Amino acid sequence: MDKLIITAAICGAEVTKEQNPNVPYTVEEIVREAKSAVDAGAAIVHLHVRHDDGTPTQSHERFQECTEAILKECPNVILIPSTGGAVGMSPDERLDSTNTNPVPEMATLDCGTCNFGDEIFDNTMPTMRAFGRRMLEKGIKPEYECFEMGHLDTILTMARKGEVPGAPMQFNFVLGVPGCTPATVDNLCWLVNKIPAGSTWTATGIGRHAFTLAAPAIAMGGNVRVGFEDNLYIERGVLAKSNGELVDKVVRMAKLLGRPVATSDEAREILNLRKR
Ligand code: KMH
Ligand code: ZN
Repeated sequence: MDKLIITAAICGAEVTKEQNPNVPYTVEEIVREAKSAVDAGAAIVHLHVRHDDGTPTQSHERFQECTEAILKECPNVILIPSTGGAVGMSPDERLDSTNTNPVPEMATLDCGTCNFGDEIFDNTMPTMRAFGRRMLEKGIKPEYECFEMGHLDTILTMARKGEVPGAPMQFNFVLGVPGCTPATVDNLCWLVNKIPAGSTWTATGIGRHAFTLAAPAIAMGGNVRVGFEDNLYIERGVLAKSNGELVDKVVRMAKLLGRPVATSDEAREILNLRKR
């Protein structure tokens, strides 16, 4: 079994300081949260950015500013900018996060339309083809975000047709978003059993499922994502003080289960990334 890759989704586009005052908005706060996660053991930071007032943005200028500031403090971390952005953003707006210099090593690619609480997260086939083309052109490795069971078949079919980058593929099974596939071990196994040999995968449990999905992922040889984007609590009723605190809990779980944690460079090897 490979070492465990921990991703910290430090910010997201939807969570607010009203829900947890430690949610980062400014560049300085984003750097603080990235550093806390990396210092605790995260190899990857999944990045959304905000304006100082907390409004989500996909502007490449803001991504550039945040990326440079994070890399100053955490020079080796793998950054996965979001191309999901926030519900309601246009595809062109969402893709702007890939226009940084240098080009990101990886970026998310969302694998289908789904409910997202009371809203709809729109990922039509033409949108996904455009995102696939962009990542093929720029040599960006996608992290395929599957929120629903059918998203996996959709993206595997697109990869077979050459519409999105193919093997070796990295999947992130994001389970427990209200209105989408629930975060059960059963559902996780169903998804993992369908991915092509040689693929890698991560499990993300939303809300109270953050750690109940992390445990089977660690045991099954998958990887784990935690962070404020997905969950604001370290335990029931107790707000997390930082992304680092959430990552540290996964590190402790991995230790108890006897699974060593990967550094960023070890994660690059496991994910078949070219170092830039
Ligand atoms: N903010 C969600 C609507 C991604 O980063 O690619 C979508 C999202 C997925 O966060
Ligand atoms: Zn995201």
